[in-house]
Amino acid sequence: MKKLNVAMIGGGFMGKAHAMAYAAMPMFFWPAPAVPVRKVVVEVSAEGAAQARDRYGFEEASTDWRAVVARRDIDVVDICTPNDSHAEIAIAAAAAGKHIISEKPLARTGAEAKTMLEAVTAAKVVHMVAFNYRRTPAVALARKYIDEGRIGTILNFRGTYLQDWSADPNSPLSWRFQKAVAGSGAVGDIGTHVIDLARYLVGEVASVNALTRTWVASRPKQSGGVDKLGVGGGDKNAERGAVDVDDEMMTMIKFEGGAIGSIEATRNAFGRNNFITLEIHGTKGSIFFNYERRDELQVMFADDPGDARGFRTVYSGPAHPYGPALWPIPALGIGYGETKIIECHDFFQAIVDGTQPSPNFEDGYKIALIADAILKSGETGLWTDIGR
Ligand code: NAI
Ligand code: SOE
Repeated sequence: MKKLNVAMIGGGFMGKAHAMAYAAMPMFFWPAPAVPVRKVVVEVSAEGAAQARDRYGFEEASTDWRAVVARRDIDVVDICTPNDSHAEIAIAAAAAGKHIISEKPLARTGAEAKTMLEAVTAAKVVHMVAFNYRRTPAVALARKYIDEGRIGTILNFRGTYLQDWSADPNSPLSWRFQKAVAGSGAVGDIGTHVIDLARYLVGEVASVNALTRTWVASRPKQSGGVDKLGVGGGDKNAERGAVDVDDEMMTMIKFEGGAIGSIEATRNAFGRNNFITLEIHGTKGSIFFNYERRDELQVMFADDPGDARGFRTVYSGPAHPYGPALWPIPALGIGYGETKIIECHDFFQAIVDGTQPSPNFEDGYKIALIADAILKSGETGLWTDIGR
């Protein structure tokens, strides 16, 4: 069976998730399209790199991503670093002819994402951006129902992504609160996941009209680069630094196909953890999904008999998208990890087939343009068309 050598840059939260997917993918999808070989992991310090190597099962550790992406024996470059280095690493990896998966958001701005798309297009390599929530089986089932016309023409999409890990004003000033590193706040970090889902389920976005707010203007400075996502709290006596990104976003949307909708994203919603919800109304029915109950898809078909009208709960399982590769009984429990395993499979399948997976850098670029328009509309208060 074909093997592909992976170089993974960044060994934090996503490094852990991707390393787990490389190990597990052939256990779920067998025969695997190709077996991922965890060849080398790159971190900023030698100690961090060695720890990532031992913990995540890589053969080698390095602190020099430039040297690693240039190596002849590397087939795949996996970018799991904060947002400010995605473009530089991806462009170098493309020039070296490597297939690339980059974590989301693809880049800090649409202009930056465009340079990445141009690089991978010129190099003719396979590219993917890691918006993994669309690979939740219940979300893929929603897409199947939509494609089959079972809820008719889509009229309305309502999407939320609510978290509370930064609601504490003393939660540290990690890279996610610094525009120079993150590009934006809730818009780029979590709003883009819902934009990806909106495009996946409904179609292209034409224009937006948004509100953005920064609720916590300064946070305690933190030492070290890894974002602990509020775990352990912050030191309220530490020197504080300015937050220059948005904490919250609400936007109305007009889709090119005629549907309307809304997206909300905040990391300051006490009590909400990974509250991604999708509600879609069509001319023949409705769909509701809540990631905190991610085995379940709520569906309502308008032509059900009058005495049975209402939402029903479908538990994703073997009969549904990705089901045969996963667990043999519905409701055993789909986790975040499964979405990354499926993502890894679909990326490796595309490499073997010589096709482009979805979402790829073109999708990542279009999503970045929508994020740009949301941020611009948040400043002007005006309906804003999506740039091209
Ligand atoms: P993190 O802060 O947990 O880890 C980032 C790691 O990258 C750190 O260990 C840091 O030392 C390392 N790093 C930074 N610069 C480096 C360089 N030049 N060379 C080698 N290593 C370097 O961050 P996290 O949460 O893993 O986020 C990374 C990326 O993944 C971000 O773009 C983020 O938006 C995305 N992400 C995506 C998620 C998803 O659900 N798809 C979930 C969480 C993050
Ligand atoms: C923090 O908001 C975060 O880790 C995001 O960066 C991820 O993209 C999301 O999947 C989980 O939450």
